[in-house]
Amino acid sequence: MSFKLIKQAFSSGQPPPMWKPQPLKDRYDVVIIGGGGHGLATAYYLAREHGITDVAVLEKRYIGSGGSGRNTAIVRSNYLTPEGVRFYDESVKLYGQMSEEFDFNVMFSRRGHLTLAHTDGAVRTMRRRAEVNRLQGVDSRLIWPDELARLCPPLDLSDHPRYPVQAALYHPPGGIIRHDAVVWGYARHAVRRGVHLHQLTEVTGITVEKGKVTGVNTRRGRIKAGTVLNVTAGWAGVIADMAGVKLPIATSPLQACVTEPLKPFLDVIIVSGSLHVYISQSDRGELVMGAAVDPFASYSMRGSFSFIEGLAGHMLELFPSLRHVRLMRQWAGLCDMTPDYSPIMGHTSVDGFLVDVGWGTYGFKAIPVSGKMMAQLIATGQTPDLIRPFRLSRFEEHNLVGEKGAASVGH
Ligand code: PYC
Repeated sequence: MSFKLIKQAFSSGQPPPMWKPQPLKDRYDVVIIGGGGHGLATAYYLAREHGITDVAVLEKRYIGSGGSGRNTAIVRSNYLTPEGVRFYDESVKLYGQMSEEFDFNVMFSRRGHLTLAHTDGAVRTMRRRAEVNRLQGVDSRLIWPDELARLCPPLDLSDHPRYPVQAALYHPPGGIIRHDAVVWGYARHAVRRGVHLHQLTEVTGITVEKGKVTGVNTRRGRIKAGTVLNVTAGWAGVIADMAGVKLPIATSPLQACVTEPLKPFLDVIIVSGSLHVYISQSDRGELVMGAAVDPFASYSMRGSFSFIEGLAGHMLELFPSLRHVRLMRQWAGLCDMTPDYSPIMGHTSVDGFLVDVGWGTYGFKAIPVSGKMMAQLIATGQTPDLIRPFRLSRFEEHNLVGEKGAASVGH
């Protein structure tokens, strides 16, 4: 590995491509709409675990150009419902094996995740989350300011901020990981196993005959398919509409930003749901920060000044020492919010048309487990237990999985 790197450093040419482009066929067993982490992971597990390789992943732009490359790379399983905790815990475990599985360093840094509680009500919620987590075997506990001060010395724990910190939910397995490495890892290994990856291939229609999906129309031509999976974010409702399936989704932007690089000083992730801010320090030293989703439905992926103003004010309440730090970049991603803040995974009323959508602000954390579960569902036709709670029909069965209380930031 190191020899390859040295050779490349001294060669004048470009690094070798991660994969070679393949021709677009007019039929595939499985067509996956959306070349983000979820779509690529599903393709990878279909090939690796089920030997299903006649698979095309169609991406309107370039892989990882949507939510997979716009999130803030946090991985955790400290959710509020037992269904959510079990599901995301499996994802954290799969993320833990990823570098070895891909022989490619995805730089998973398990640094611990701290959700601050500034009110009695928030302390009660954190206590409940800690109990639910532990009942599912997940390491989370309530801690008090003395331990918090040891874990995060720069945090202002004095009683002069407007909202003094009373306690925190401490989740040691939580961490951050290189999101682009995750996307490239799945893409490269899916392609190596025979999957076709088609970028710049926008889907414009879905054909359904006698209640069964038969293919998709794209800007590059029509493709027949036995199974079509909608695994888009932002456009999940638009794509589902093409098959005549209605999804209970509203789309809002979620903004984020990074500062100039600083010397390492923050080796935990700090989240405050009450102040609507979260922060971590990347391996490059940048502070990666975000706040609540924008309070309106929109497809805008531009940053706004009001976001920066609100975020900076709240951030300085927690970390007054950051007052001279400069912001470098800001951006937004699209979050498909469902009524219960849990995803929608599984069959739809159209035979062969499946969905893995509605991830709100939780999509990146779920990439490995959702890919693995959706691949199992496509290969066997049976819904795995881990994703049954997230079926589309739960909305008409009044069987919601309320996960709003586990959000890092306000919704
Ligand atoms: O749920 O951890 C989270 C999160 C962070 C940013 C957006 N969602």
